[in-house]
Amino acid sequence: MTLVMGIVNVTPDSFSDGGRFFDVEAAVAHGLALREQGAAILDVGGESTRPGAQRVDPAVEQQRVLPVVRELAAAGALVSIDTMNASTAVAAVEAGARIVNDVSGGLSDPDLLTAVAPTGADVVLGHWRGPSADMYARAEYDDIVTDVLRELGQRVEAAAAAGIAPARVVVDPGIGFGKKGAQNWDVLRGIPRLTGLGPRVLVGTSRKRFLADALAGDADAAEVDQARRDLATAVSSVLAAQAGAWAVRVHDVAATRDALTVARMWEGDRRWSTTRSH
Ligand code: PMM
Repeated sequence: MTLVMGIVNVTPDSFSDGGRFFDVEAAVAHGLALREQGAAILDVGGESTRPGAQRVDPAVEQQRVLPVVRELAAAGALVSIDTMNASTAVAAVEAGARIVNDVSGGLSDPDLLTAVAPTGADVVLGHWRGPSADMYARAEYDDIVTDVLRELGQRVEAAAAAGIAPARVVVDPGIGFGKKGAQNWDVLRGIPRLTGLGPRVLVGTSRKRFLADALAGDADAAEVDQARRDLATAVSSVLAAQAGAWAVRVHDVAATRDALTVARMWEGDRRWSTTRSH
């Protein structure tokens, strides 16, 4: 029973017409639409982590995300906050978020795990080796799956030491984070080993560059449009579900929901479901 986490990015390039009111209203409306489409969790983020992205001041980040978190939580949605900042994580939980999604696994802000521990929120720990601005410089591995497992295991231990029990933890292999092209396929192939680590597993392939590279073949990946990336996302999300993922993080919730439904029907059982239960 794999859950769909719908992405609600509140960055200037996502909804903006420049006006704050429109940004909040549009982001909330988008989140509610994703929930209608079958998203069990809404992941609200105010800082882009795309390759080459620059950091955003936590005060600006909070100005973007907190009103959206507050409204979505008030509407009854299960909200996660996508942040690498302790102050944003805590403020978002106070505003109603119940999951803190840190792509850096608590490494970027050394205060995040201890700050989140007493809130009782669940925590997503992503595999990460450094800021987006130069993350490809760190994409050197001996055996990538073994290395990712070991480094994620260390983050789970760090969370436990901070007071966050493994039952509250979700691990994420961090597709695209400090990983180039084919390395991402190696990591995806290793999901069954990742589920063996213990905590629930979240996988995010949505619209990522490695999918476009695969579809483009010898052509330019920039020519692979969003519809093709979303189809590739839905297929890879089903495969992640089959490999044991607890949840998949996607932009196009409807496509992935349909793909998961087809897979579930094929299985002939209720193992996979896109229901809203946590
Ligand atoms: N990827 C992005 C942002 N947040 N969170 C988790 N847990 N896992 C991911 O793979 C992940 C994430 C970058 O993608 P986006 O900028 O398209 O949201």
